Amino acid sequence: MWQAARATLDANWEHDHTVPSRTLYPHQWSWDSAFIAIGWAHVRPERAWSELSSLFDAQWRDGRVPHIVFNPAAPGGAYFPGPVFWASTEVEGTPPVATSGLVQPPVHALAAWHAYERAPSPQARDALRRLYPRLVAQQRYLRVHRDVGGAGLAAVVHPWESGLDNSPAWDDPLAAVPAEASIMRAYRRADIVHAAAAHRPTDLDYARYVAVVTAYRAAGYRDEGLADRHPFLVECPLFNAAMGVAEHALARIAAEVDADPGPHREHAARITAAVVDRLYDPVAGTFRPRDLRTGRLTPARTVLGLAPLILPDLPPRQVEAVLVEATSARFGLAERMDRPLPSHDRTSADFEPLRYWRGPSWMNVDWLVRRGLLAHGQDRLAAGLRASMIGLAETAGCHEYFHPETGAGLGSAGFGWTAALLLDVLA
Ligand code: 9YW
Repeated sequence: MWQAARATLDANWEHDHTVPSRTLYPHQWSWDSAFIAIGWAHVRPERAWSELSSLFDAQWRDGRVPHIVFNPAAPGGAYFPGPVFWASTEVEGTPPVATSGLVQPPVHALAAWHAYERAPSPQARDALRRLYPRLVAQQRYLRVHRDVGGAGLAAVVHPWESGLDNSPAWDDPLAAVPAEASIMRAYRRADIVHAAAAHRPTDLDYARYVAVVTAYRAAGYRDEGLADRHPFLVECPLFNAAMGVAEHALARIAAEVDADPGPHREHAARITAAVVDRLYDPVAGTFRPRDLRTGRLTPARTVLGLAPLILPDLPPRQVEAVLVEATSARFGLAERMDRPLPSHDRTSADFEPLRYWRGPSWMNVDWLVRRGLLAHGQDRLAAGLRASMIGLAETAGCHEYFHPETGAGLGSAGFGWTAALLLDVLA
């Protein structure tokens, strides 16, 4: 399995970064690169640092790290929406390379810290030192420009920013975005050439994705005044938990590169308090996204609700609630798991075992939840989840996602973060 995972990373390596998938995603993706760097640290540490530094070379002047960095050498039309659609180079303060204008969950400081911990060396420390101010700028962008709700959390302005594109968590806020499936006649989706349409978001989802980007792009991807004009604004539990964990990681990195860890500890404490205050639903006993357009928590109970467990300073009451939710029939976490961890409540009527983030199991989510379990001393449950992750790859290989009942491989067959995180749990 180690060799197969390593071979997948090697096959996806592209001069200074790793593509998530040779077929579906021929460019560089932001949170993919973070997870992938953790895997590289085990086998070729210099590639871990190349992965992260090539991504941060595309950081915008305002600090945002774009969710896609386009490879000009990739065939045109290989991915929709491509560079022409985003038109990032027409915006002031952007790098010469074409990028998207959105972000993804900020798991990069955590990844940089893990890459360093797994393969410490003088070269790694130099790389960490160079990365540190860029990671700080990424956090400042989210904390300052994206605090649309004014409570210390970052808002995502598009479902793509959550990383869980078509999660049922976004159905409610997305339903308010005016769009018709016919918009998609003007575009050609590249994803359904390489993957079954029934395993991907629908045309209506895509029409809304396009409409939300169009609104953001029309305003030059600026964040001032979002509350008054933007059609999709949500505080996501995973995104904000990642932002909190990033501050914990930055505190450790700061100590290693002779910077001051103090401010990072303060930010981390504030973010955890805001996640609990804004996104915890005491009635349901889980975390839910808050829709800033309505002020309400969104109704779906998805795996996003488990994500705050990665915060090491999550209060005991919420830790307990997340454990109850995770081990319930909805998600089935156990010391010996009979089925993989799903991305959506498997008892819910809109659970779809084949469709992307609406049911299938994903290795990066497993990895984050496992990390949260370890952070809160739940070693036996963490071991159960680890065994489930290894079992998935053992039977299906390094697939993009997995059937949440049978464990069959779905989506791309040679997927970067699956391979990378498998290396990490095997090591
Ligand atoms: C798309 C690359 C990306 C991931 C996202 C995932 C998907 C792009 O692929 O989005 O076209 O659907 O949802 O989390 O970063 O692997």
